[in-house]
Amino acid sequence: MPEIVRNTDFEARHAPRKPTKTLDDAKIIYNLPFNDLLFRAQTVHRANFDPNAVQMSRLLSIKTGGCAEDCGYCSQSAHNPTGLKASKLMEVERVLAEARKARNAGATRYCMGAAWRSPKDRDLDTLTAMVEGVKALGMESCMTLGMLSATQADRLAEAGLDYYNHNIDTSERFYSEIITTRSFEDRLDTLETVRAAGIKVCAGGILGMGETVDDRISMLLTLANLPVAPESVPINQLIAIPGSKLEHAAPVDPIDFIRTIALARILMPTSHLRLSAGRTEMSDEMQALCFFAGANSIFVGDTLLTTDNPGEDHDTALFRRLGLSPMQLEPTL
Ligand code: SAM
Ligand code: DTB
Ligand code: SF4
Repeated sequence: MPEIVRNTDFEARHAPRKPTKTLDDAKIIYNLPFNDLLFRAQTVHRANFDPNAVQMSRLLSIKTGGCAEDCGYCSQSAHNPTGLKASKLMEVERVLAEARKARNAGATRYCMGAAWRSPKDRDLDTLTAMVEGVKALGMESCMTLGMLSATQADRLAEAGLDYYNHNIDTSERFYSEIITTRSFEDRLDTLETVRAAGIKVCAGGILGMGETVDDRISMLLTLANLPVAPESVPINQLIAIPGSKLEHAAPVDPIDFIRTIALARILMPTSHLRLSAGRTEMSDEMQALCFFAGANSIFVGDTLLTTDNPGEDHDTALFRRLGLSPMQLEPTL
């Protein structure tokens, strides 16, 4: 059995420390004239990535609905009367059959999500078999299962899990307006546990839940100022779910959304920035500006967890119009 390398101490001590940005610094950047902000974000983007390559992930809900947490935005919370039917953890073979289809359609990362506060230890054998199966298909693996204990994180790392998604969702100030069954601190603790297990971190949030612009900037600062910034940062636009607490939340101004992407790119120059949920509500022109502002990852396929996504035909046409191409996986040694 390979030894687990706990890399928190190592990374925290040896990663080049970037100067910590304050809310005031970040607000000045956010409020630059739009063209100046986008030029700056695109310059940072080009210095770190191929500007025309977009990472493609595919998402699957491996355990849907009936979740004990009260996240106000979520179709899967038992506290939100959304009418969603709950189901049990999927069988490994079914998950791998879906992963194979995703790989054949061009996705390089397979993300498996479960509607849990945290996994039960008895589910770990099934979860690790899923990770091993996805890896055997030559894809990167990602899971999002809620809060993890150190032992659970170590087991997933041992199975070869590449990424763990755990969003902070919003600012520390606004968090309790959206979720009361766990705290912002709980989220940060799990991120630390994941990092300590040597799994890459995927952490981001949602725009459009009634938060202020300062809340959005503060959320990005929390991520950027972690000892090591997340390798992957999903920025979701709220999908307003009928029956959820946030059903009637006011939509985000698209220019504010693009500014937030640009600021994320400037604050986290080397992170993959995912234009995540909400693309069905975005025009092609808005998505083009998000890519220009530094977004370089998307979910592909016609579903997310429980909601719709643009689908292959639309994205293929969009990529062709914009001259974008799928980002290839780095060859492993
Ligand atoms: N239960 C796990 C957890 O909460 O960490 C994993 C699954 S959860 C659905 C993953 C993330 O999806 C949430 O943290 C949230 O950021 C995002 N999400 C869920 N519902 C959403 C919605 N209606 N609109 C936009 N993003 C959403
Ligand atoms: C993330 O930030 N967005 C994804 C993934 N991580 C797990 C989830 C989006 C969910 C959108 C609502 C749904 O499909 O239920
Ligand atoms: Fe449960 Fe995750 Fe949805 Fe919250 S976001 S209700 S934890 S599935």
